[in-house]
Amino acid sequence: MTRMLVTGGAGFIGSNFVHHTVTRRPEFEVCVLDALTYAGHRDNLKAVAGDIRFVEGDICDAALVDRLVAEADVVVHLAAESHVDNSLRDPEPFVRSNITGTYVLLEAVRRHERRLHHISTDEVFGDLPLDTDEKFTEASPYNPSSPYSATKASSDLLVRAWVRSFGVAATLSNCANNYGPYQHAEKFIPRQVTNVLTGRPPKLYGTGRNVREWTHVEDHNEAVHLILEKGGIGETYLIGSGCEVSNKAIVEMILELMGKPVDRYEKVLDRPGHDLRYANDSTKLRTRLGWEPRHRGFRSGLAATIDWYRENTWWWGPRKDGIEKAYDARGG
Ligand code: NAD
Ligand code: TDX
Repeated sequence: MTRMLVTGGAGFIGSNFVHHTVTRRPEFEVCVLDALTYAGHRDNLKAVAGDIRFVEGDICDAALVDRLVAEADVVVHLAAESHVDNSLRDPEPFVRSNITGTYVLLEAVRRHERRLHHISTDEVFGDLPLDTDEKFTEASPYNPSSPYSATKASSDLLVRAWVRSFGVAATLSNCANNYGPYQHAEKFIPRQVTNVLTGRPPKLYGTGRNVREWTHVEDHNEAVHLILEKGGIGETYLIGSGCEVSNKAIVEMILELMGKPVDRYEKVLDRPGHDLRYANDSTKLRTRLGWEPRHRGFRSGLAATIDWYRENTWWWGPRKDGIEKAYDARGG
C-alpha cells in the first residue's frame, strides 16, 4: 500500500479526488488533512468515511503537518483558499493558507524526503485576449491578476524553488476551471444552477463575454493520478479539456436545460480586474502521459451537474441564503 496524504480533501476537487482514489486506486491508503473552512465539509466524504482517515487541522500547523507527512509516502496538495471574489474582499486568508501553508508543507516534505504533487491553476498566467487561438503553455510567464491568483503563483514558485534548491521530489499541475458535483455554490456554475432552483435569476458579471475552459473534475483527478504515476520530477503539466465557453453562453445553456427562458438572467456589477479568457495547451500531458478527457460533451456534463444539484439540495440548501447575502453586499 502507498500511504497518501491529501490536503484540502474535504473541498470540491479534493473530495472528488478522494472518491476517485478510494474507488479506482485501491493501492492507496488515504489520509485527508483539512481545516474545514467555510469551503470544506465532512459531508463531502460521507460515502468514503469508512475507507479513509480524516484529520481536521491546518496546513499552517507545522507540528501537525510534520507528523502527517512523516506518516505518508506521497502528498497531494489541494488545500487553499480558492475563490477570486473572496480574495478581493479579504486577501489575508489567501496569503496565509496558500503561501504560508504551502511553505510549511514543503519544509515537511523536504525533511522527510516525500513525493509531492502541487495542484494549481491556470490563473497564475493572467489572462488571454478574447477571440484568439492563443493558449497558455508550461513556458508561459507568470502574470497573476487577483490576490487569489497571486498567492497561487507564489505557491507554485515556492514549489519550483524547493525542487531546484533542495531537490524536493515534486510535480505541479495547473488546471483550467473545473465543474462537477460538490462544487461550492459560491462558484459560477453551481451559483447559477442553485439560483434557478431557488427562484432567483442567474447573475452574470459585466458583459458575460469572458471565456473559461471547462474541465470535468473527474478528468482533472485522472490527470493528477497519471502525473503521480508517470510525471517527471520538477515538471509542470497544464490540464485543460479544450472546451472554451463564454459565461453568457453557459448561463443561457443552464436556463435552457432547466426549462426557463434563456434571457431570464441579470447582469450585475463586473468583477474588478476580471480576467478575459483562460485556455490551456495540454499537449505535454496528452502526448507524454497519455491523458485524454473522458467528459467531452460540455452540455451533457453540465446537464448531469444540474441533476446532481437538483437531487442534493440537502448539501447546498442550508448555505445558499448566506452565500447570496454576501454577493448582495458586493453588488450582486
Ligand atoms: P475548495 O475551496 O472547494 O476546497 C479547498 C479545501 O481546502 C477546503 O476543504 C478547505 O477547508 C481546505 N483548506 C483551506 N485552507 C486550509 C488550511 N489552511 N488548512 C487545511 N485545509 C484548508 O477549492 P477547490 O475548488 O476544490 O480547489 C482545490 C485546489 O485546486 C486549490 O488549490 C485550487 O487553487 C485548485 N484549482 C481549482 C480549480 C477550480 O476550478 N475549482 C481549478 C484549478 C485549480
Ligand atoms: O455569479 C457569478 N457570475 C459570473 O459571471 C460568478 C460567481 C462568476 N461569474 C464569472 C466570473 C468568471 O469569469 O464566471 C466566471 C467563473 O467564475 P468563478 O467560478 O468564480 O471562477 P474563476 O474566477 O474563473 O476561478 C475558478 O477557476 C480557476 C476557480 O474558482 C479557481 O479556484 C480556479 O483556480
